[in-house]
Amino acid sequence: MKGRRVPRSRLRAVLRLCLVTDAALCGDRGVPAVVRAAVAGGVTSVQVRVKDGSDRDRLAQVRAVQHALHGTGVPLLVDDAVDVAVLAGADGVHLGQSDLPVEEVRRWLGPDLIIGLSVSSVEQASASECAAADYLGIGPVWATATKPDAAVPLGPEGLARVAASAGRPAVAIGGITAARLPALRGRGLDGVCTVSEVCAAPDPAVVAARLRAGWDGGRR
Ligand code: TZP
Ligand code: MG
Repeated sequence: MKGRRVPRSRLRAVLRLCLVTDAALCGDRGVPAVVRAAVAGGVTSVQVRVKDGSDRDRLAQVRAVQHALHGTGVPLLVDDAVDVAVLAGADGVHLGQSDLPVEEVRRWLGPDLIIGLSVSSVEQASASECAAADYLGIGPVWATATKPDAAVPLGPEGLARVAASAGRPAVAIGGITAARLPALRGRGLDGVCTVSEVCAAPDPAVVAARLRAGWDGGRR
């Protein structure tokens, strides 16, 4: 691979508003159409997440989103499936605590691809394996129906404690809406991640624009 596809200097900007896809919530519109609208509204990175499906479904969805993102400069990450990310030529992967070990994935992928890691506690955010991750996804901040097996919600103050021990770029996830962005300000975050707020929105571009403006306008 030639150089890092997403330069480290761009990472924090890329993390400002992360869309995590959910095909069921996108419905008949399809994931690529929702992604295109969300990017038009201001989403800065897209993570393809396919929980109920085969690896072939996952690969097909990643490739369809990749096509939708072509020419936008918005990076594409794959949730969990490192092999699919490599095969599709994605910009990175997002791993959970029970996915492949981050350090081994880093050795496999080398420095070129972005690796994100989900954490739900100060202990997880302080673990030595985090050093191999480019960024941490912290959550859930609030209760969410999107991930039924999510850990106990941290709340904004718990989130700030986890972010303080991250020592690397961090984004928040779980129950995030435009109305809740003020509660996330000054908590040591580089950005926010959303699934249902954008994927289930009647107009994903409008909701993404509202989230982006709310975050960019108030994060300092
Ligand atoms: N990880 C922690 S909470 C969550 C994930 C994937 C789901 C967040 O979904 P939503 O709809 O933005 O609350
Ligand atoms: Mg995962």
